[in-house]
Amino acid sequence: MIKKLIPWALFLTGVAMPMPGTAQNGFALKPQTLANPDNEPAEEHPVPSERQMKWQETEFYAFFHYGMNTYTGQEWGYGNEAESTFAPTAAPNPEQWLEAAKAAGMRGGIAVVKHHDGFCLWPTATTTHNVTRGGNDFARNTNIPRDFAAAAKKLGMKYGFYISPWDRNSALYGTDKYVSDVFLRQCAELAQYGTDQFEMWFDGANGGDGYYGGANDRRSIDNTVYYDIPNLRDSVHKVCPDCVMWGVGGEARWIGNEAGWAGETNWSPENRGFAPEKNGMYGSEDGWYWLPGESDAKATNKGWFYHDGESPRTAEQLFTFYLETVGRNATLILNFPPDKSGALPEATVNVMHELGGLLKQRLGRDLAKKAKIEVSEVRTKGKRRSYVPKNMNDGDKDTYWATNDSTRTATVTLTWRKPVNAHYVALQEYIRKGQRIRAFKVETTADGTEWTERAPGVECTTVGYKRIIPLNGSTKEYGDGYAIKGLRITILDSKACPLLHTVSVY
Ligand code: FUL
Repeated sequence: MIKKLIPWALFLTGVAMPMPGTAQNGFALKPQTLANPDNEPAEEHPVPSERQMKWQETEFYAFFHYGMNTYTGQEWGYGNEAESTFAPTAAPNPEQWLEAAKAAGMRGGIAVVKHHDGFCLWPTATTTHNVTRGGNDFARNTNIPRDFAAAAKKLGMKYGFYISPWDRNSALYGTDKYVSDVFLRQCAELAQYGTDQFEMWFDGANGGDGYYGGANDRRSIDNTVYYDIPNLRDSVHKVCPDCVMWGVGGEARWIGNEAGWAGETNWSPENRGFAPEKNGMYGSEDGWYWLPGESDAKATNKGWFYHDGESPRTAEQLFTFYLETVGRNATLILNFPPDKSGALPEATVNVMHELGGLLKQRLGRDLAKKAKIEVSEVRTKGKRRSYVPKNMNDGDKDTYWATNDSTRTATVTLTWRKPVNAHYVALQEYIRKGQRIRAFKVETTADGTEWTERAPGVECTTVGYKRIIPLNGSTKEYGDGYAIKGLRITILDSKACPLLHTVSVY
């Protein structure tokens, strides 16, 4: 009898007096809290994918336009060039290209392996218009993607390929067969040279007149659907998981001016179908997608491809490009054209070495490492994670300083016992949780008491992955710097509580 009564009694109690958190059918509901033992700030959407993070950290990389045009002097080959016209005067040497890029302070490179003329710089099964029918043994033995990937691996650099979707040689261009049997296959073929490609670059040229196997007509396509990009993207990611699909691939956006600068205000969020000519440089604060900007620019004064009589820009000009792109939350892909010998000309290599020297000398020694950092507020620490200010100068990109959730303004103050000579301050948000900062200001003090606002004329708005602020306001004049005992960053506005993983002073 008793045995039977107990469950009934419990059941009746439940019916008569429902307990908070107890369902009437007897199943207990646990209180609904999202466990956050580390008190981590919530993400401010959108946020980057793991592959976009790795891509962004590449920061500065080279573009190498080399191919049929190198031998015809054209920028856009028509597609009817005889294969024998491709005749390097020596064995093309991608290792020399990448060595120079490394000396210039770059972390990787992208080689054009097929431009709009359709000539492929590797022995492809998709077309006979390729190096195996080139004009001499140097041509016939070359394989640019193979040698480029091997050189990159040897030098510890990242690599990727530019492969033009538009093909002015192919008779099939404009049909579905071109997409499935030529273009997609060419992208797939490239994976045999390495699956750790960091970016695949598709230009925006989408049809027009061309040779097209002798038809010599005009073909237009709708680039929003023609190349079957979603399918291509998924297929590439399956074999090359870290490969960001640029442009129409939807994982990084074109900054759009090809002149080596990004907007001072530059959001990584953006909307699909954006107008690059309007938004490329700036992004959209309320964008729905993480679509960070990449700035492509020429380091020489003529075209993307090599032209007789060209000369490189000066290292100082290229340093300005760097400050105005990498220093404004974009990546910089800087183009250096190999010449007819398949190597970079000496003048180009010299400038690349000079540029590397400038970067090392001006941005190579972080004075913040020795500073004491104090902040107006520290976020309540979690079980294993704390948000202390020293996270900003510990050299670890995975630790960050944060305020509590409701805070939108804060100060970060660096002080040195002995004065240091400073030219730049660089800030890096912990973007894994979204881009947040909208406005800030920078002040310095020479004596520890009187503060002066710096960076005249600079829009101190967004930060993002990285923002480099010239204290004298100039990206062109290095100047003498300022002897300072303190530097203060005041965050004036932020979409959510600010998170910084690194503050550097140079
Ligand atoms: C553009 C191309 O049309 C140019 O020739 C060059 O390759 C540039 C980087 O991309 O879309």
